[in-house]
Amino acid sequence: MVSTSSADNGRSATRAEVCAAAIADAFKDDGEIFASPMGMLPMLGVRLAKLTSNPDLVISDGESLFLAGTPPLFAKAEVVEGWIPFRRVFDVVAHGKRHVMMGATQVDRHGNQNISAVGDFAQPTRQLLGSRGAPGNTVNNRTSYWVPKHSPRVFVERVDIVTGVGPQLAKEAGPGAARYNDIHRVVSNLAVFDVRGAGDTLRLLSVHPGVTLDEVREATGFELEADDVPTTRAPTTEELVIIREVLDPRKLREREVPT
Ligand code: F8G
Repeated sequence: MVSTSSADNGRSATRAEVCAAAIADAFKDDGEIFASPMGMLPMLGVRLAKLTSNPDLVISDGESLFLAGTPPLFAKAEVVEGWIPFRRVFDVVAHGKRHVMMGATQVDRHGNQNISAVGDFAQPTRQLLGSRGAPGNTVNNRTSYWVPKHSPRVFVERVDIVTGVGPQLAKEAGPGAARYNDIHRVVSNLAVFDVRGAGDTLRLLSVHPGVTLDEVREATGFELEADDVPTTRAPTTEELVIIREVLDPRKLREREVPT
């Protein structure tokens, strides 16, 4: 049963559904570019954007195929529009018409991201993925981050290892790094940020329905300048129908962000 007014949606939409709509909003103004979501909620949000606010988004199966249409999460593509093997991804990254949403083991006050390892680079306490495509993404493409469990160990004053480069470090590195650096949104299970705070810092744009500003502050390992922060919008009725009946009828979203 889907509610019909936006006030009702604010009450009935789950946190995962609010996150999906917030992620969709991160892609709504991109026009015809390759949307590259890493992980399940980002994939749901991108496909939601394609079916609502930005039908021009180019989407893939996350492996090597560009898709026509917008299949449900993890469904086999009915129509394949193109082939993008590993080596060609680098051409698209260099060309720039791409918006990637990556994960982040750590993201800091200045919008730097770490997916490489935790601790000292020479002798980390946890080895994670390595830098992967993160540095190249952040100097060539619009980049956003998705954090399913907002906590002080993720939102840190300073990342242990910089993999995704935030605007301040990009400027320090020179025009080659800064020219196309565009950290667009950080969406977590609690809130939405950009990096347009004072001195290129994380700025709180909205707090999800049912979450207080104090909760966001407690879950963030650095000082947040924020007073009158709006509430993240609830998904529309159309979006809820698309999420629940078209894109994710198996409710995989609720596993990543439990209600
Ligand atoms: C922590 C923390 C923390 C976790 N602080 N400790 C502990 C302290 C935790 C566990 C242990 C493990 C273009 C492009 C590419 C490509 C293209 C080019 C990319 C070719 C593709 C391939 C390539 C990058 C894409 C992502 C990452 C998505 C995630 C993961 C994760 C970690 C990385 C965050 N804060 N956190 N620990 N990739 N994945 O207690 O300890 O560490 O923890 O774009 O690649 O090369 O280029 O997940 O680790 O976007 O987001 O989730 O590995 O599962 O289990 O959480 O319990 O073992 O003791 P994980 P996790 P312990 S773009």
